[in-house]
Amino acid sequence: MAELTTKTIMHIDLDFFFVAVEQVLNPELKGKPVVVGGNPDRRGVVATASYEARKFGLHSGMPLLTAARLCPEAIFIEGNFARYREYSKKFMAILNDFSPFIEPVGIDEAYLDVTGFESLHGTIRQMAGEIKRRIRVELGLSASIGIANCKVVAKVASDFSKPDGLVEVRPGSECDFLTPLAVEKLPGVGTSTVKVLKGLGVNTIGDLSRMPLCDLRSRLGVAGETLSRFANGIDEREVLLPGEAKSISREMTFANDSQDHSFLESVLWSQSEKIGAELRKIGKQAGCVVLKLRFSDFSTITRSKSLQKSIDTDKTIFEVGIKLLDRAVKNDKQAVRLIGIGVSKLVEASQQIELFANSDIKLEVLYTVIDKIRDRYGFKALQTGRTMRLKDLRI
Ligand code: TTP
Ligand code: MG
Repeated sequence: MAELTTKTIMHIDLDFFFVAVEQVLNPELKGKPVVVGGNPDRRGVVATASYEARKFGLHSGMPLLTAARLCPEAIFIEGNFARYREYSKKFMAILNDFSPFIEPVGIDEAYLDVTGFESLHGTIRQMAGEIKRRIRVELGLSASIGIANCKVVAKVASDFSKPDGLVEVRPGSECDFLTPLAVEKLPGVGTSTVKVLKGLGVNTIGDLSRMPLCDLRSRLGVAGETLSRFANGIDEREVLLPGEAKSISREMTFANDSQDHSFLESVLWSQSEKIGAELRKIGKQAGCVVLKLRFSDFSTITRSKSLQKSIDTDKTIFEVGIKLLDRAVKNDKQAVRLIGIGVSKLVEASQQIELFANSDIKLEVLYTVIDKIRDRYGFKALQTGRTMRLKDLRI
């Protein structure tokens, strides 16, 4: 218990990030309904909208055509991901000045472990105020910050305080803070989980915190246990430094051995998606892909490929994996019991940014969006044709 109450975690998230950067570069856009995502004469979706545009119901993921209909006076901008990346790097550098215990999450948010940092900056609240001030003065952006004794409550608090807010949840008052909030405000509660929870009569985080664990476990599996802890303001997850991961891998053993190539491909794709998301979350790229296979006679092989250019997209990880798989199963005709894919030789993603051709930058934008949507609505919110057939498997 003592351990739980001694941590102090901050969650910082930039407000309407892509639009905010455009407004810094062109101050005439300030205070206006602005949308980044492209022209509404094209198919496509809103990446983000200014708060003036959100008043008309515009939000991330909405088709541009719908956005233009709801808010005809909105200004539509194509966007420039390389610039957002620059601002993101500067944002993370400011945070790094306050604590080396930083876990970047995607492009515009991060957790900071600031346990015991009071004497350096006054109170933690004053420290948060100083972080906001530096982001405003040095970058021209506004940030929202949540402070709590664990990650999940800090994240809910920063979201609650948006825009340009600062909410501190004092130790001991986590449940008072969470109880009245809608259950979908809890990280990890995606669209499909909300449906299950509403079916159980759970509308608020308080309702969720009072649900018997066995009911949650039977309806949501282990995820139900995690959500129950979150709803009670309990989250033991550490702030993970990006440098801590040396390799990332996923593997799966099948109930029945398989020789179905397209099934193996689907599993490999799904695993590549998880690894890609994890790499981007920690801001790394991989220089090596490793495939592991166990056959029906329990013999196990690993095959690896070192890459000239490091990678972090699902597609590139999958493509290397599938080549390794094709080569391995050509030589061994047995059914497969286990398949796994991993990446190693991890380097900072920023080291390679200048090498990116334009098409790579587009892919990177796409994956940032995918990661954001999954972060908000759950991993299965987005499924590709390849993984639809796996929807009942836990990978
Ligand atoms: P968010 O932090 O989710 O959104 P935001 O910063 O625009 O607005 P706020 O935090 O104030 O609610 O995402 C950060 C950026 O990621 C966002 O500016 C654009 C991009 N993004 C997409 O491109 N598509 C999406 O669906 C989402 C959610 C975000
Ligand atoms: Mg944001």
